[in-house]
Amino acid sequence: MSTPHKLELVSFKICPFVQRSVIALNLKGVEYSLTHINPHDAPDWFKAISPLGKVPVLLVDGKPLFESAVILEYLDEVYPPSLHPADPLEKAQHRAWIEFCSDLIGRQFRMVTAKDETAFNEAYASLQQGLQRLESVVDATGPFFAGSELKLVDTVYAPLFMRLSLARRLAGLALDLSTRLQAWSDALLGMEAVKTSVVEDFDAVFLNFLTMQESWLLKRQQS
Ligand SMILES: N[C@@H](CCC(=O)N[C@@H](CS)C(=O)NCC(=O)O)C(=O)O
Repeated sequence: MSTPHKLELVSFKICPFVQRSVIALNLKGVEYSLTHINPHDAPDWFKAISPLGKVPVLLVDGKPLFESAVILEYLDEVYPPSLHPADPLEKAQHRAWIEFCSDLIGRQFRMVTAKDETAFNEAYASLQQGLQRLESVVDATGPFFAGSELKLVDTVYAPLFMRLSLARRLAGLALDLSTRLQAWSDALLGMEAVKTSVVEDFDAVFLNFLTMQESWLLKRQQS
C-alpha cells in the first residue's frame, strides 16, 4: 500500500509495546522504517521526542507520537480497513481489553524478571488469574479474540503469547494455557505479520534479557 506519510518507529528489540505497533503496520501493509535504541541509555534526540522516555515513538513525517495504544488507534484510523468493530460499544470494549493486555504484559514481565521464588510465584499467580479472566470474555469459537476475524485487539496479545511461549521453550516455564487461549496463541504466532514483528535472533535476545535480569526462572532451570 502506498503511504501518505513517512513513518519511522523508534524501537527497542525486546519491547512488547513496540512489537504491537510493528504487527499493526505489517498487517496494514504500510511502509515504515525502524530505528532501534535502548530507552534505558537513550540518546538526547530520543529524550527530546519522548515525554516519558519510553518506546515506541512513531515519527509521522517527523512528528512524534507516543503511547503504543494511541499509535495503534492512529494507524487504524489512517490506514483502512479498520481492524476495530464498527459498533461503538464493542469498539470501546476492545479498547478496554487492549488496556487489560498492557497490565498482563506487566505481570508477565514481573514473572520472568523475578529474582527469587516468592516474587516469581506472586507474579505467576497474578498472571494466571488475569488469563482466566481473559478466557471468560473471548469468543468461544475463536480462534481470535472476537471470532474468526483478526481485530486490532489481537495485535496486542500476540507479543504476550510470544513471550509466554519463549519462556516455556527457553526457560522451562510451566504454564499451560487453556485449550481456547492456546488456539488463539497458535493462530497469532503462526501469522507472517507476527513472525516478522521481531528481530531474526529474537530467541537469543530474549534469553540474553532473562540472563541480564538474573531471572529466577532461568537460574532455576540452569541449576
Ligand atoms: N505505556 C507505554 C509503555 C511502553 C514501555 O513501557 N516501554 C518500555 C520498553 S518495553 C520503555 O521504553 N521503558 C523505558 C523506561 O521506562 O524508562 C506504551 O504502551 O507505549
